[in-house]
Amino acid sequence: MALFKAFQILKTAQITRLYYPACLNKMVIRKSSSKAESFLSGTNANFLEAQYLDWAKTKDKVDSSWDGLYESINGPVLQIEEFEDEFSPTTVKQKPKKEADEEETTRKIKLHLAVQNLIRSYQARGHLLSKTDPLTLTIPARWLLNKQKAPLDLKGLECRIVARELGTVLCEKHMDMVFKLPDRTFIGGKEESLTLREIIRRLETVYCGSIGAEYMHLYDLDCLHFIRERMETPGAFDKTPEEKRLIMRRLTKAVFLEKYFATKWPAEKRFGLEGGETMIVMLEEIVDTSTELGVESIVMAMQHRGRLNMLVNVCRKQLTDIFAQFKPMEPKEPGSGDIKYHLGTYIHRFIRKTNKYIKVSMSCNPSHLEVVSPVVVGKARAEQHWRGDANGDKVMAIIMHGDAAFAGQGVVYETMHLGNLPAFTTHGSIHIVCNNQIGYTTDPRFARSSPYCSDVAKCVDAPVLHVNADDAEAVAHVARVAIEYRCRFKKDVVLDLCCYRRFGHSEEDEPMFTQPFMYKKIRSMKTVDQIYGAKLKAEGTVTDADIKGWEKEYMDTLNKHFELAKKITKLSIMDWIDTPWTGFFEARDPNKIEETGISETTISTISKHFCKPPEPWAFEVHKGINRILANREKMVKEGVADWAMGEALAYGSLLRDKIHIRLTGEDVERGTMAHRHHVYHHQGVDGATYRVLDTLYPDQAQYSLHNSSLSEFGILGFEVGYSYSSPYLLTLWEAQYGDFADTAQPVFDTFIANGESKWVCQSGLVVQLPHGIDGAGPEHSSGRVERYLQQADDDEDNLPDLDDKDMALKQLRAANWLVCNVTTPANYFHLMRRQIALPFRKPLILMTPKVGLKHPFYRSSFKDFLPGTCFQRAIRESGPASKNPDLVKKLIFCSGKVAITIDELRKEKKLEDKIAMCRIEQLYPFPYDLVLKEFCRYQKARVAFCQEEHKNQGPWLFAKVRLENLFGKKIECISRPSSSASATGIKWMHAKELTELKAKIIDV
Ligand SMILES: Cc1ncc(C[n+]2csc(CCOP(=O)(O)OP(=O)(O)O)c2C)c(N)n1
Repeated sequence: MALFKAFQILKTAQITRLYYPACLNKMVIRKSSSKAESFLSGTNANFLEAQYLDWAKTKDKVDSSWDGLYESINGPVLQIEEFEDEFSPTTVKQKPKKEADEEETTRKIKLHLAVQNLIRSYQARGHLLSKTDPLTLTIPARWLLNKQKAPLDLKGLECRIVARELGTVLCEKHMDMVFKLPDRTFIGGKEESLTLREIIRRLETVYCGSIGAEYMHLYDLDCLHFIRERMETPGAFDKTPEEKRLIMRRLTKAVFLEKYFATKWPAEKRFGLEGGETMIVMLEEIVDTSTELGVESIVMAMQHRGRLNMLVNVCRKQLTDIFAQFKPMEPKEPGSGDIKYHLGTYIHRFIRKTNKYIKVSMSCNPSHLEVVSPVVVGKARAEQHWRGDANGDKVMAIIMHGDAAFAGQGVVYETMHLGNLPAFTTHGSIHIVCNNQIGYTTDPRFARSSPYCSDVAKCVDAPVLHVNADDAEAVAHVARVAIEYRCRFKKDVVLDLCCYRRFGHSEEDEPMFTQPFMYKKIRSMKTVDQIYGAKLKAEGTVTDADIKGWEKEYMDTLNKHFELAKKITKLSIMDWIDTPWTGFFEARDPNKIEETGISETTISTISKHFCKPPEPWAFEVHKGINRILANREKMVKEGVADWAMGEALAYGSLLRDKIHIRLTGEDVERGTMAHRHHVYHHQGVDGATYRVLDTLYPDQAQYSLHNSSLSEFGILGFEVGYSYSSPYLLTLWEAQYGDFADTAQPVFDTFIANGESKWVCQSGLVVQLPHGIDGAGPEHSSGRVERYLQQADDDEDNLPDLDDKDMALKQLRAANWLVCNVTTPANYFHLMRRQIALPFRKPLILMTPKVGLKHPFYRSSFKDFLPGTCFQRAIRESGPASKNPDLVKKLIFCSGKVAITIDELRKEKKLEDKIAMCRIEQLYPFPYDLVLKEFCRYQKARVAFCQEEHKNQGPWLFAKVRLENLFGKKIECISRPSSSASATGIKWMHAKELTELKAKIIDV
């Protein structure tokens, strides 16, 4: 028996020797030579075993020279270590049995631990060796190697990038040993133990094949466990024949549509999906499965790549409409429109597999990559609100990205980090990266510092499944895992579709200029339908006839729609709406602005509620709040409102009218300048709050007031998306200080300023930008009103018809957005209410006060809130100067807080009858009619426009050209001198500038 064991070990040693030279020094035949090897080859061992049995029976049959060996072997059972010693140069003393047992146990434990570590290593790092690149040019581990310049051999089991145990603790001699599988793996299925060889085989199949699963960074163990199970369970990737045929049909459509485009319009830019067509399979799987899981609406966004294919094959946009977009056509409606691969759509799709309907919408998208990301999550969140979908069971967002953009654009992070914030979460979005391994002409190695384009996902604890796009079944599998994960855990998940770009960045580009090596390889690539078709044919799931039949069927459809498209002669932007507001416009009188004033009772109810502290026995407020409330109460008794009261009256009355309000921004709950205080914090109970406007009326609409994360781009984008969801909604975003909005500039430039013109997307979003030069330094002073005015889309040489009684409304309707700087709480109140009272929706950029929030000048009587009162586009002079206009020496037009300076100064200098002031509250659309009336009233006066801003900033340049065109004469400018900064940071300089400004004002 001992010999038999010895032979077994010897055999193993031979095998190990063959495969693992590195291990040999640990092997049995330490003293080995080529002689020893031939003597103890596997065949010789068999011979020795037979001869030993003969020797044991009758020693005569065997030559006596063997006696020494056989006698020494015929002793007690040998342990491996002891056996090794038989052949070692020195004879080591035999160990006592207990010690030997302990050593054996330790050895076994070590081996088992090594196997456990190995399994864990594959789970954590197997993706580094996954074969996700269809071009087989690289594996993710290459990134590590390039970075570390490590001379590692990437072949076979020696690859220590994944598991250090391989080739060290565990080597070939252990391959056929059976190990009990730990609980933290599913690779065994029903089996509890497997040989090491099988364990490694299964791990390699799961983790180093077409799917690279990154999930071991997840903090939530349930999430981690889920992905592990979906990856490891034997047969998890398997598909039924029906599923395979469906995948094949989908691939056929995806591939043939691109081919059709390329044949019919070879030179037309469309950012084809060739090389990444399995994206359609991925999306179709997600859509199908989402209906199984209860999702009723999917809100999608995507960049240019493959968008037309998505619109057709997933959003089911009529092929005719898409084909028609390829020819120049006169538009039916006004507006600038957009290129075909930016347009959106929506559909109620019937899913045959589940017999359910699902709404699928694709958001309009500007060229600026990733700007749409926060917008679409905002949209999804809003839709969840409207459907009462508090947990995101019914509405889900899917965002598709390009690899370079996903890695490079900061707004991706700004969007993803909203994922778990209670007021911003969509309860999980699915992110899909169309990773064609190139950004325009730039390789990933020059475009990012991380191994994967998707690494931002790790900041937000999202799993990432990388998948080889040429393995259609793997693609369908990860799609299913992602949607199941999202629906179960309500968290973000990322799918990285590793593909390639068969042609250039667009159809006009030559990729060989910049990626010759890659493109030589690409030229040799079969299309994914060919690859998958061959696989299915080989396994007998489809026949050639099946495939040909599906191809023909789809080609016939394409040809039919091509013919139909010829009949379309006019382009309708209305056909490309992504979020329809059914019934809203029809129900409104297009020529009427609803009443914005409110009754005395409403004023009384809201204002009193706004002053009332919570019951002291129930809620301990800060003493300062009590003081503020006492002040408010005093104002109420006097029938006067400050800014905060004006705001409360506006919001409170809208909530009563069932208008949902959402106000977000940094620190908005209290207000940056501590003026708002809509949320009180219990001074004795951590986290307990009292939200004052939530309890105004029992059946009021929801007031969603939320401090946001410190992001402008992401949050503003989110709120834009939210505002698109419905007209019965006042969405507001407030910048902490107005100039911080500049980090969100792309949102203004690509959505707010022109979303309606490009895509007929109306939005009533209000952007509040605290603005005013108060000596607070360059970056807290200006909301940069000049920028918003510069983007106003009127023509200053075309004056409106001032005799038209509907002029003001027509101006509003035509405007791309409204730009205001209001100076009274009542006007603020009416302006907010007008946003809802209009028969359409327009974004409003509003410069809001800072010192004015508490300044006595910024006060309004309650009378100015009553029915019959309304928003004043300009506030004309009503003081002493207006009583005797002929005496007025100077008529000053101004806008915003400088009115306080002018007013105080003329009082102080006793110039109230000499200086008339007209405050332009609505800068855009410009209130030509009111301004002209004022001009005509003070015939003898010099005319000036005054602003506290520097001359090259503020509203001056915008107002100057309009005033001069209207008056037919030059006007004076009273301002600070031009400057590159928006304000000085030096107190002395600030005072000097102010003195000079004042001197100019009173210069009559
Ligand atoms: C914010 C922004 N920067 C630059 C561009 C110009 N641009 C358009 S596509 C593109 C490459 C995008 O690469 P990737 O994200 O990988 O998508 P792909 O085109 O490869 O599908 C660039 C740089 C843009 N549209 N938007």
